Amino acid sequence: MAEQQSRELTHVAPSASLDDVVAILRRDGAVIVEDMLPEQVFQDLRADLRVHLDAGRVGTPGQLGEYTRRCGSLMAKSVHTAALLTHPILLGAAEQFLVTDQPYVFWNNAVERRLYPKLQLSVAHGIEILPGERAQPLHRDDAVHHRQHPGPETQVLIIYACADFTPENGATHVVPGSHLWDKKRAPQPEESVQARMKKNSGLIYLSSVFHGGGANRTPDQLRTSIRIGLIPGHLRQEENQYLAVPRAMVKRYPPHVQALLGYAISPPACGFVDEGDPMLLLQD
Ligand SMILES: O=C(O)CCC(=O)C(=O)O
Repeated sequence: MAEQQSRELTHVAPSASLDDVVAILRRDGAVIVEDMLPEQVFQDLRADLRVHLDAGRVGTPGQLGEYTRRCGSLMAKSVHTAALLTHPILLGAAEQFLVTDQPYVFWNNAVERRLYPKLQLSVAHGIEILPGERAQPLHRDDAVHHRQHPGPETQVLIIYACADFTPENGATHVVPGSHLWDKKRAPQPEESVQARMKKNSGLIYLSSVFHGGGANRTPDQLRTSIRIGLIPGHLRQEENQYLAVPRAMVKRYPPHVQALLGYAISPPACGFVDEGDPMLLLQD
C-alpha cells in the first residue's frame, strides 16, 4: 500500500488494516483516517468542546497563536474524549511505534529480559484556529522531550477535525517524510502539504514529523480540532494528567482508560505509589 511517498497525505477508511496505516506512517510520518467516530459520539464530543472553547483563552502571542483558542484537560471535561483516545487505529499505531518497536533490554545478573513500556496519555486539548490567524511555525512535537534526530519515536498524536479542514481555514501543514530527517535539516514551508479533511476525520502523525497549524484566511470559519498525544509510560506527560483530571473523574472511566491516564506501572518500575500499583488509589 505504501510504496511511494505522495505529495498529498494519504487518506484511509476507518476499516483500513493497522498494517497499512503503520506502513503509511513509516513512509510519510502522517496519515488521515476518515469517519473515525460514530455520528452521535462526534456530535456529543463537539458539543462538549464548544462549551469549553467558548470559555477558553484566545490570544497567546508566539507559537501557540494569537487568534487561536485552546482548552486543555479534555479528559476531565468530556467523557467522549475517551472514544478518540481509545480509537483502535490511534492506539494500534501508538502501540506499534512506542511499544513493539522499542523493546528495552534489561539484565538481572545474567538473565536477559525484554521490557515494553505501558502507553499513557500525554495531552488532550482543543485547538480552534480563528479567522486572521497566521500559519504556525513548522515544528516537531517531540521537542517537548528534547528528542534528537535520528532517535527513537516518542509520541504518536492525532489532530481530530471537529470541522472540515481546508487550505483556507487553517488545515495543518505537514512535511511528509520529514520524520526521517536528521537534526541538521530545517523544514521549508514549500515542502509542506496541508491536511485537507472532512470533519470527523483525524490526522494521525508521529511526533518527529515537521508540521504546524495553517493560516485561517476565511472571514468567518472556525477550524475546530482536538489534539491528543500518546507517549510511553517512562516519559513525562506534556499536559500533567494527574493534576488535569480530578480523581473522581478518573474513577468514571473503565480500567483500560484509567491506565492510559497514568494509573499503571510502566515496567520495570515507573509510576508506583507507596510501593504499589497506582490503580489501588482508585478503589474505594
Ligand atoms: O492545530 C494544528 O493544526 C497544529 C497544532 C500544533 O502543532 C501545536 O499546537 O503544536
